Amino acid sequence: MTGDGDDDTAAGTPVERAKAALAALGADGDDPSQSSRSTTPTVAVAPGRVNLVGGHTDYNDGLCLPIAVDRHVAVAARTRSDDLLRVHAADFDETAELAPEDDPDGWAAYVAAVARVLREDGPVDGADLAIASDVPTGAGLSSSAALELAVGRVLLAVSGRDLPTTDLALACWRAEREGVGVECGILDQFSAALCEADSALFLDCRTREFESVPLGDDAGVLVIDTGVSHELTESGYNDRVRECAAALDTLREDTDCDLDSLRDVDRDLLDAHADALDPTHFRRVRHVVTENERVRRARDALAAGDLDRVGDAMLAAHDSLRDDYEVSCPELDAAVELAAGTPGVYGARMTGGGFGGSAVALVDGDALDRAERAIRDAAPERVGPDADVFACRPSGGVRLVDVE
Ligand code: GAF
Repeated sequence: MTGDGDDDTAAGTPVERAKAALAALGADGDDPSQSSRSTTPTVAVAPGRVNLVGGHTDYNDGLCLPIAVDRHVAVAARTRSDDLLRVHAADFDETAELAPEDDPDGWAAYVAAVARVLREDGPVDGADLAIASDVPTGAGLSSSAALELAVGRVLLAVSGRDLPTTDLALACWRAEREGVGVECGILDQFSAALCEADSALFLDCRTREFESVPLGDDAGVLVIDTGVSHELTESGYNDRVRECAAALDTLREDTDCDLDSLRDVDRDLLDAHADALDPTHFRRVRHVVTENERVRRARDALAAGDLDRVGDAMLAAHDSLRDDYEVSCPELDAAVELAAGTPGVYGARMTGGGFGGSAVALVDGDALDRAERAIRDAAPERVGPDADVFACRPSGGVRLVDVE
C-alpha cells in the first residue's frame, strides 16, 4: 500500500522514507551540543485531496465536496536542545536550517510559515524534521496543504501541545495566506485535516461546519494528472479572487443589499443586476452561484447513492469552470472528455486551482480497473505525454502515526 499512515510499514512509503531520512539527518548532525534529545521519532501524515464539486467557491464563503486521497506527506520529527528547525526534504534531498525569525523561499516557506503561526499561541520547540511524500507536487492535489498539516501536527506533538483539528487547519490556512502569499480559501487545509476514510466532506466555508458523506461501496475514484504543472502563486488564482471581490463590490452598490460575500448572491439577484457587472465579472459570479447549487445537488445525490447525478454535477461543474470561470486548460478539458467517454465513468471535472494539474473522475467500482487502463492507454495521446492516471481510495485526515 502507498503511504497510508496507520498501517504503513513497507519500506519506501512516505512514513518509512521520512523515518529513514530523519535517522540519516541525525548521523550527519555536526554540532554535538545541539544534537537531538530523543531517538524515537514522532511521525505525522496528512493526505492530498481531490474535490468532487465546489471549485473556487471556498474563498467566496461557499460550499465544497472534497475527498482526501490515500497519498500522503509524512513528517518525522524529534526535538532538539536549541530553537532551530532543521528540516530535510527527502524527495528533493535538500536540508534547511530555520531560526524562528527566518523567512525562506520554496518548500521551506511552508514549514517556516506553519511554525510562525503556531508560535503565536504557544511555544514551538526546536526540532529535526524529515519530510517524504507520495502526493505529486504541482498536480492540483494540494500537496502544500498536506505538508502544512503534517508539519503542524508534528510540531505541536514534539512541543507537548495539541489543538482541535479545525484550529490546526485554520492555523495552516493562515500560514499559506500570510506566509506563502496565496489568497486561498479553507478547502485544502480543511480537507487534509478533516476528511474521513471512504467519505466525501461536505464543507460550508462560511460557517465552517462540515459533515462526512459516505461514498458507498459502488464508487471508485480516478485521478488524471495532466502533467501540466500548476502553481497557485504564479497562476491566475489570485486574479480570480480579486475579480470576485470586485464583482461583490459592484453588486453591493447596485443592490444596496447587505452582501457579505458572493454566497449571498442567488440567480435571481444576479440576473436582476446583470447590467451593472462587466461581462467577465458576471460570468465569474454565475460560476460561483451555480457551483454552490451543484454542491448541494451532489451532496444530496451522494447521500442517496445516486452516483449518476453526482457525475452530472461534476460534468456541469467542469463546463462552468472552463467557460465561466476560465481556470481550465486544453489538457484538463481533454482529460475530462476522455474520462467522460470511458465506460463506467459517472462524471469528471478539473480539481484544484486549475491552469494545469489534475482531473478527478467518479467511476463505477466494478469498472474501475478497466476504466483506469483505458484512460491510461489513451492519455499520452489525448491528454499529454506526461499524463499519469491512478486510482485512489478516500482517506482520513491528518494524524499521528504509531512508530516503534
Ligand atoms: C486551490 C486553493 F488553494 C483552494 O483554496 C481552492 O480555492 C481551490 O484552489 C479551488 O477550488 O486549491
